[in-house]
Amino acid sequence: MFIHRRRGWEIPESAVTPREAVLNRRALMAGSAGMMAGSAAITAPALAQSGAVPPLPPHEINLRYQPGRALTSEREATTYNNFYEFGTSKTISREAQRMPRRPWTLKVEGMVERPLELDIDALIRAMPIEERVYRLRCVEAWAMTVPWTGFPLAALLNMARPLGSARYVSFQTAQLPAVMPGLRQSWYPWPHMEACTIAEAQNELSFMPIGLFGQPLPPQNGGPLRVLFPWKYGFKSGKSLVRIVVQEARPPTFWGTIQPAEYGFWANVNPAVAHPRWSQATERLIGTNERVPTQMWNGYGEFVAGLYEGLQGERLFA
Ligand SMILES: Nc1nc2c(c(=O)[nH]1)N[C@H]1C(S)=C(S)[C@@H](COP(=O)(O)O)O[C@H]1N2
Ligand SMILES: [Mo]
Repeated sequence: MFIHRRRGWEIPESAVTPREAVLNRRALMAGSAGMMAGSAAITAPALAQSGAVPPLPPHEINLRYQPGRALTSEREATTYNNFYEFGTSKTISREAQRMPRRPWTLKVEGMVERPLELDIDALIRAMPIEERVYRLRCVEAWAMTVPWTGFPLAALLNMARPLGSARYVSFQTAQLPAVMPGLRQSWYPWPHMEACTIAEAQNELSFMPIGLFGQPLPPQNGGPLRVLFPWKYGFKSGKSLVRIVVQEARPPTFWGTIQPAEYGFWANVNPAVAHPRWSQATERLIGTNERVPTQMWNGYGEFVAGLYEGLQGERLFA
């Protein structure tokens, strides 16, 4: 078996051979270190009790989704964040370290054959874990490009088996008033809820990160578990999730409740559709501050444009 000396995103872009799956060496090493300490099944609950976050399991790098531009620095991606539960500034990363990521439970309920209540480490053991590099585009016109470790949202939904009549999926963020000062801003409609259609949730791009840059997902980026829809504006991708609900009616959303004229249900990236208060034609890459053209569907049209056929009457891009 071929093992890369370096992880895919450590190789200059020009040198990356598009291979479906490459072994993640650092994770492999972390995995063997874990085995020396005892089996994962024995160590994970003990770690959870101590509040410590276990290393990511060994996993492969999926090179199907080429970012087409350089990675953002890890430091920038983990210190420039939007996470209103911790405050409305971009510099909440230190404050967010107080959020405990173990133990952590995720519920999947509503219109499903098998409602789930899963301990995060049991969930991670059950899911097909891989790394993918995605572009992330905030509606405020900044963007980053980073390697996430996680699993397809579709794999989790398949485990819960949505009913045929299910049409929407909503994603609820944890509410931890002891460590989230932003929750005291009572004019916001807590808890943070965002939503998508079942077809969007089942799209191959819809991803549930548990890691970033080969490390367990930091609290400020939505650890221990978040969702990502890389073709939509970032506000649709809820952080630190505790509950996923499958339902028939379109769910209310956090930003749709605060300012429906500016932040709609669909929020797909489109350079030609301006936000009411600014252009979306270009975006600023955090770290370098370079301005680059915004891409239609954030560059993911080949995977997602088909989801919207017949929906042209909807406000798809705001
Ligand atoms: N619960 C919750 N999820 C959230 C947010 C938030 O304030 N609260 N901000 C969103 C916005 S506006 C963006 S752009 C992304 C930012 O993710 P990042 O900090 O990992 O870059 O998270 C999204 N998810
Ligand atoms: Mo955002």
